[in-house]
Amino acid sequence: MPYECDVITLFPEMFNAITQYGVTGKANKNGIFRLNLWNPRDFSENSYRAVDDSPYGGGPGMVMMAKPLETAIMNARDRQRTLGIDKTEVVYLTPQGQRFNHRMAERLSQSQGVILLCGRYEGIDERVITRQVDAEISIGDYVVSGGELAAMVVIDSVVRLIPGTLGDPESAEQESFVNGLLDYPHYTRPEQYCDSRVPEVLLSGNHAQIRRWRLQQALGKTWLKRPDLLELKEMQGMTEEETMLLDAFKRSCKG
Ligand code: 9D3
Repeated sequence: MPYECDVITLFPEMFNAITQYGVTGKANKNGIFRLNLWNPRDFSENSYRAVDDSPYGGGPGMVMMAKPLETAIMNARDRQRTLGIDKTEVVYLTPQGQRFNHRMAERLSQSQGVILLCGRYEGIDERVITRQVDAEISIGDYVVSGGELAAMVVIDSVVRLIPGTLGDPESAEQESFVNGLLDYPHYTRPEQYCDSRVPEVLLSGNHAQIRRWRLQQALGKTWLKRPDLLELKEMQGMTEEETMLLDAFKRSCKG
């Protein structure tokens, strides 16, 4: 059974970006996830098909009206229920949400589906949030123009974690953030590019040594570029090998 993503959006065509290209495009074609798009405009009761109105209390911009959104959410819920999925989580993409991370992607990927609610304009009527929304997610502390790009980020990261999406089951595990570290450096042909050679160890065929070198590079790069991630890793407990490799990396930096 495919993972069921229902998305409430005023711009359904934007989602061609994930259904038509790359890893998510292939996963969609192979029936690993299904995308069901609901446009609140189709549920507007207004003869102008309006879905937004000016804010009570005044101020700039427009607010998405409750009724067309709730009707769209109800349709999505019904559809999921018909498929035998009973407690589908409704997630609202909003700058006020919890910052999205790999743990949240894993949790979502372990359910059978999700309903994602994308806002436009200044946001949605608060009563939709209190009545319908289970979780609020932000993709980071910067402004984008609406929830659609954020929803696509969430879907992409969730779909990658569904078994069968990535051809090689090892690639999902070995990915960065799974072990709480940044990735190690990658090289391909040629052995020499301009004046820069591929590190000798990668040409050695010694797989134990290659694994250790990559782990050391991952630890070292995380220490240099993302000390916040390394601190988490240290709190969760590093192996003796990891501690030793990182110490050696630090010493080689100090020269
Ligand atoms: C410029 C308007 N802002 C006034 C303080 C508020 C605002 C409203 C709506 C800012 C952005 C948006 C549209 N963004 C999203 O819907 C959104 C988002 C984001 O902008 N950043 C990070 N994550 C997300 S998730 C949804």
